[in-house]
Parts: sequence; C-alpha cells; structure tokens
Amino acid sequence: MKKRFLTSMAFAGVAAFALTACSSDGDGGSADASGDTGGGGGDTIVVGFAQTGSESGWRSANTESMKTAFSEENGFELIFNAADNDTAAQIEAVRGFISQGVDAIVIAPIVEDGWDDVLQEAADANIPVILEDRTVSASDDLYAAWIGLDFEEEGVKAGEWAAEMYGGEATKMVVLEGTTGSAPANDRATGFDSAIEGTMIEKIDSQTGDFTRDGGKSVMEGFIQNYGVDNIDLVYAHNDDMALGAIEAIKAAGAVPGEDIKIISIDAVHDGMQALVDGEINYIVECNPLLGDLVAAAVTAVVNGDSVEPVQYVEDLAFDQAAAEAALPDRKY
Ligand code: GYE
Repeated sequence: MKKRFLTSMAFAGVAAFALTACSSDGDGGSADASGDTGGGGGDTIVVGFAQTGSESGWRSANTESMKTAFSEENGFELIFNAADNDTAAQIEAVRGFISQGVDAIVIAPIVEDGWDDVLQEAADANIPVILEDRTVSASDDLYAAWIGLDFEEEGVKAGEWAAEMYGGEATKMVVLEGTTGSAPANDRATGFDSAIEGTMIEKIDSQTGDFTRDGGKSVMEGFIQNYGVDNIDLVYAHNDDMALGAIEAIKAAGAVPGEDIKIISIDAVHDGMQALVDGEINYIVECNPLLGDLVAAAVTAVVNGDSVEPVQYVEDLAFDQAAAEAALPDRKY
C-alpha cells in the first residue's frame, strides 16, 4: 500500500475544505423539512458510526472530533454507537446501520480480524464504508477508504528512543499491550521490537491492559508481584492511559516512576503529557485522534460519487520532557 502522509498543513487544508463543503450543504440540505435523508446533492447525509467504546483519553478525543465534524450544521445526521470494546456488539451495530439504510458507515474497528462478512453485507446493500483509526485484515475492496495513523512507525519511534537511552546497559522491560488483536497493539509491538533488536533491552514480560488505566494498573501490579519492583527497569505502554495506571502501581510499591522505573508510552493525550512534564513518564510518541474532519470529507466525497484517497495517514510527533513542556499549553486534547 502506498503511504500518504498528510502534514499538519495538508490536514488543516482538508479540514477547511470539509467545513466549506459542509456549510454549503447545510444551507441547502439540512433546512429541508421533508426528512429526506438521501445522500449527496445537498441533502442531509445519514452516517452510522461504530466506535470501539470509551476505553481511553484518546478515544474520548476521537469521539468528540467525530461528533463535531459530523454535526447537523455540517449537513450530517450521525447515528453513534460505542461498543464497549465488544467486537460482536460492534459488528451487530454495523448490521443495524445496514438495515436502517444509512448513507454511509464509519467504523473504528476494535480488532483487525472478522470483518469480511459484514463488510460484504454493506457492499451488497450499496452502503459505502470508511474506516477510521484502526485497520482490518479484510480485503481493501470492501471499504472505500481508511484514515488513521501509522502504528508501526509509532512503535519504531518509541523503540528507537528506548534503544538510544537504555539500549547500552542491561535493561529489563515489561510491556503493557493494547487490546489483543487490535491493529495498534499488533503494530506498536512489531515496530518497537524491531527498533530494540540487538540492544541490551530484554523484554521479560508482555500482557494486555486493554488500553485502559485500570488494566494498566492491575497488569503492572502483577508484574511487580512476579518480578519484584527492583527487577523492572522500563515499561513500554501501548497508550498513555495504561502508563498512567502503571504509575499508580509503581508508586504504591514504593518506587519512583520515571526514575526507578522508566516509562515510554504512546498517544500524547493531556494527562500523559502532564505526567511527562512532571517527570513520571520519560517519552511519549503522539497518536493524533483528531480525525473527524478528514473522515467527514471522505464520507461526503464517497456519498457524492467523487474520488477519495483510499489510504490517508496522519503524521505523528514525539515528545521528551522539554518538548512536552513547550507543547502542553497549546495541546488540543
Ligand atoms: O492509542 C488508545 C485507544 O486505536 C489509536 O486506541 C487507537 C488507540 C489509542 O484506546 O488510547
């Protein structure tokens, strides 16, 4: 697949386009009192959005971005479903959207596998599907576009920093994995592992904390119990929420997070960035959740029969403590 990185300039450009396109839609379409929900041509576009759930700060920011972009003023009617991280429930939600005859379906797929049948059902019903955030293993013929982040590259960035800072001395690392079977958990592991290959960082354990703060805390408590707080040097958390849970567990065991046990995580949500500024996390790779405008622009294009870039990557930054201090006041999530 050809990668296309959208710089923040391009991102802002597309966002501006989406807003312009939508306000003209809003003038003609949403004033239509007939209740006509047919797609395109100035009518309200009815969109079913199957969100994963509400597991993290990243997810809250993503949901808000989507709800803002798919607003009535922008010419959309959004039918929102959050599946509480239950894959079967998420697939059922998509089936519900198909039977309601929505104009388009947007999915943030909890896991990569298992989407072939329901995507085929949407295709058979002539309902276009746009994926946002996570990827699927199903054929890309079954959806119009995917918009999200390069999770493997995020893992590489985190791993390269770990290799540079800690790779030259014996370092025992534990990993807090995201939801099992999800694209970011798979790819962030692959990217990180490739970047630390040949260094003195040794992965002594790796378990899922399901991308939640409670999950990160309880898995970290287990690691501390099994290995002893003095025998863990580094935590790699697949998201900030799990890192924040691990911080609580490390403190409760009488150690100092960020000093006795170093922590690297991914997302750069506000609470994670604050912990980095406070010295309790050592490095964070960004994962931008503000995808709403890009997704709305893609939905509008597809519904109107216009062409759409099938793979849209949004670029991520990375922060050490000094960079976090500088960036925190202007962060939008
Ligand atoms: O990193 C995590 C969330 O899929 C990129 O899901 C997303 C991940 C994000 O729960 O915080």
